[in-house]
Amino acid sequence: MLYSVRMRAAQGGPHEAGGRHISGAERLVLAEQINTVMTAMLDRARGHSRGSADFINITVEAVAETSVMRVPLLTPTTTCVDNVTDGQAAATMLLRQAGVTPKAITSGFEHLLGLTESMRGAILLCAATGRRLDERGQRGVRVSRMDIADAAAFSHYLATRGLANIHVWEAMVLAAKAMAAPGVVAELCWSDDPDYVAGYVAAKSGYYHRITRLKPNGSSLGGRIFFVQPGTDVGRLISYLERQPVLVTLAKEGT
Ligand code: WAQ
Ligand code: MG
Repeated sequence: MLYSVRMRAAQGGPHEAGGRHISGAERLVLAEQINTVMTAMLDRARGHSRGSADFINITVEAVAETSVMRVPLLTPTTTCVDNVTDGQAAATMLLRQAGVTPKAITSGFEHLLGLTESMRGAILLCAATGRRLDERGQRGVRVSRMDIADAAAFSHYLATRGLANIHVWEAMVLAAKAMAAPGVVAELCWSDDPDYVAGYVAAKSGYYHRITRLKPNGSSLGGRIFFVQPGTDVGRLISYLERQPVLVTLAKEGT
């Protein structure tokens, strides 16, 4: 049996009562890891750079191993940029290459740059028209019930590439699950943590392209956009993102 351990923390009351999102986390672990993972989540929610949480919810839920799907890790690459303008230009080019139209890319940036407060989840946009497809408002769609299959091997993988930080760890797992989703063609993301200015474009073709700067220093506004192929069953997609248990596997050494 595996256990989905999920955390969400807010300030000014629970999210559903209008509290401001502070932090969230998603793991899928063995029974003996639950205590350690919960303690780490609690510490993280209480000492977050976005502010101090006064509402913290941690859910532990059993997941049958037979329901778990395995998906491959994406290949990381990094583009170093000096400023936000260059970062956005790099992201735009990558999204174009991934098959997102200029109109939908513009819509994606408008949605993220127009946020006055960070969301808990992601926005789903049509990759052709840029129209918003989910009806979740400020809550968005939260990708959940996923983890890396072999945490020790993944830590080593990241360390050997100079990528050993929790942001990359979590984002690469999330993006791998999302790119394996029915109808998702690409993702645009940057962090809502004020001290973390990097972001990425992920594409269905299998890459996770980091961009070193997608927002100004000190900004607490970040978010995620999933670009979705026209004709996709959005209800089914949301159900996959939120509920399908997924373990992300590393490609074999040398491949
Ligand atoms: N599902 C959907 N959306 C999410 C989730 C989730 N599980 N977690 C976060 N988001 C959305 C939400 O709107 C947040 O405000 C936003 O993404 C940013 O979340 O160096 O740390 O956890 O390789 O702050 C990119 C790493 C890090 C770049 C991104 O996002 C790199 C990051 P954060
Ligand atoms: Mg954050």
